[in-house]
Amino acid sequence: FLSKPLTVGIVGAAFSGGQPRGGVEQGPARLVEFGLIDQLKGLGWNVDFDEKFPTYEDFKPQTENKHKILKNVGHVASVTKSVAESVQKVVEKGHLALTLGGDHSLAMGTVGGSAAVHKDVGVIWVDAHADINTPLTTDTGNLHGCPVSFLMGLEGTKEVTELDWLKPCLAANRIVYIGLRDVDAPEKKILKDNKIKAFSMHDVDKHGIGKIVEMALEYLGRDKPIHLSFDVDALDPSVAPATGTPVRGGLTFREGHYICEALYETGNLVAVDIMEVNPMLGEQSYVLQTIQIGCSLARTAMGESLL
Ligand code: Z70
Ligand code: MN
Ligand code: MN
Ligand code: MN
Repeated sequence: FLSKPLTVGIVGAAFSGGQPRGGVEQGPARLVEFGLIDQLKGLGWNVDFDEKFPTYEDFKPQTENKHKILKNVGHVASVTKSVAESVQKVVEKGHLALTLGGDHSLAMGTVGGSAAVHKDVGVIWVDAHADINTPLTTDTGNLHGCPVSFLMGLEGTKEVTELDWLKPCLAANRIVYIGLRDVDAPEKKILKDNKIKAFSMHDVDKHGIGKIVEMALEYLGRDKPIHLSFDVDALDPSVAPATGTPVRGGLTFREGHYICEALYETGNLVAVDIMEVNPMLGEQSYVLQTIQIGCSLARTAMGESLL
């Protein structure tokens, strides 16, 4: 699905409005500062990158948030719309879209953008959380806990007029989760009712990560375009501590990287998101460790470990 020579388009998504903790909007700048662009060039990729990526502060709506439950819905809507346009432009060119987040509400934009080009895109969502709450089920009102329900157009999403730009673009059978371990009760019901393929940490322990990725690819189809949406909180907090919602019992360093390597090997990746790196959380050494991991996940998804 990618045209040669291989080119990656970087979408810097400096945005934190989908959740309450400041700092995650600094993720993209810190990943770039750490040398990600040169690292990708070192792997032989052409890199399309505009250093002045938007901070999205200007995207704030003039009017106050009126939604009863969802927080910052106007701001999330305008930012995700813009991200979708950016990702779509990259994917249309036959380039890999690498989005650096930013909180995971941004995936409404990233998956919205890749699905606009590839109707049959399969999403591999690596996360401790299912991020599939609807406006009717969310406890927190934080939109980073809801992007998947909006992508699918689940009950209660169509009434959120601010997010009208996003038409349902993801069928329930076009996503596979890996790494789940902190899923709200109503989310579990949604997963079950919609027969959504979800591999929890229990499944990773049971089968091993190699088998899990194999089953995921078999399910989505070996010849289909793939969008990897990687929330770094899928990794164990000992591996990636600087993130807003760390949950014990996550993926090891190798399991996380294995997923990226195996998806690169398919040759079918069209988009990769590295989300929820928050450089404001925790001691400097923990922050640096997490930024390094963000970079190495991106590199392995782009072929670094291939011999
Ligand atoms: C919870 C909610 C979430 C990430 C936390 C948490 C969702 N289910 N997602 N951290 N990345 O608020 O809906
Ligand atoms: Mn080109
Ligand atoms: Mn997430
Ligand atoms: Mn998460």
